[in-house]
Amino acid sequence: MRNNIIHVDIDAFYASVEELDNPRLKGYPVVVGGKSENSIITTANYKAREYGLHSAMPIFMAKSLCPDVIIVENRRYRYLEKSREVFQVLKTFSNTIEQVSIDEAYLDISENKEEPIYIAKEIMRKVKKETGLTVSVGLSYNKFLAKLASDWNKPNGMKIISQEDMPDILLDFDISKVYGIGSKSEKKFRNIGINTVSDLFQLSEEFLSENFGKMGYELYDRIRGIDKRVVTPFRERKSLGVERTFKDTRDKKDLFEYIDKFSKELYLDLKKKNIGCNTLTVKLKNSDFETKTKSKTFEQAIVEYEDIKNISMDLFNEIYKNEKLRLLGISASNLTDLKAVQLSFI
Ligand code: TTP
Ligand code: MG
Repeated sequence: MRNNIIHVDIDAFYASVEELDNPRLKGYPVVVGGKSENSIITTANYKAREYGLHSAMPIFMAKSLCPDVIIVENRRYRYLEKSREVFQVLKTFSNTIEQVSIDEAYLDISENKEEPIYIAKEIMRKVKKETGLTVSVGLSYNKFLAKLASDWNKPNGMKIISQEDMPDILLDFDISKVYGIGSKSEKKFRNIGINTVSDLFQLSEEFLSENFGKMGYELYDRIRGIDKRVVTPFRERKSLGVERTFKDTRDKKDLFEYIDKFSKELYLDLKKKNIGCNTLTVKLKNSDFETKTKSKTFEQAIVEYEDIKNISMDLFNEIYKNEKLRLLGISASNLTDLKAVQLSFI
């Protein structure tokens, strides 16, 4: 089986961006987090990890473990910007990219004619050259193994897991490393003395499915190198919007009601798709079929109904000159996949 799945994960992502923007931080233990002592670290650079500092640890604890730690405040929009830069590079290697989080993606490279190992190395080289960041790359023939592989030699590492490495390469792994084993099933396994993949191997398919349901079947396959999940790209949309034609009117009350209604519809649609937008546009068409539009772009992604409504009202008021209207529309563009930023606790 060809190794045609690559998993890419940026190294110490937020901290690396901070080091890139402020090279004086290099070589020191750095964590990124909130202002207060009780806020949580979003990430620690590799130097800080030597002191045991890690994501989700409170700042006060980090300070007690490593008094010299440098704490940098989160700048989420800068991280989003850098994340986009990295994804621009990844797009040059495959059209089938699944973004899993702000710093992590799967690429299906089946269509790419180059050698998989060459592609993996080129991804590392090109991301570094174009963005200044290092990534770790895992190459394998399915998603589960590609992700395990990218974690193997972090940071700035690469690992290949081929079919002939299976299952030996997994046997010593702790069960918590196996995708699909959550904390509840982990506990259940430990209770019956199953701690490693090697232990897991002793269990029959019947036993696993009877005790762990559908996940049991999947686990049975997964540790034997079978993972049928495909790389599923987020369909990139240019815009989302609501517009409607109505009986000509210049009644402000009616028009405001439309804006309110359309804002709510747009809000629900964005929410359902887990998308935020940085640009809103209002479009008007008058009874003579003349069209006017007005847009505004914001640094922060807009997601809330109140914001959509207020901004749309403002845009409307800026261009509406009391003419009779037959159509009104509100649309969102410059879309952001919020799934990709949800890891952030900020
Ligand atoms: P990760 O890829 O899990 O971590 P990392 O990139 O900092 O380090 P590694 O080298 O091990 O990959 O997460 C990516 C970014 O997401 C991370 O830099 C900060 C953010 N994040 C949070 O905001 N909260 C969290 O709990 C975690 C785990 C990450
Ligand atoms: Mg990472």
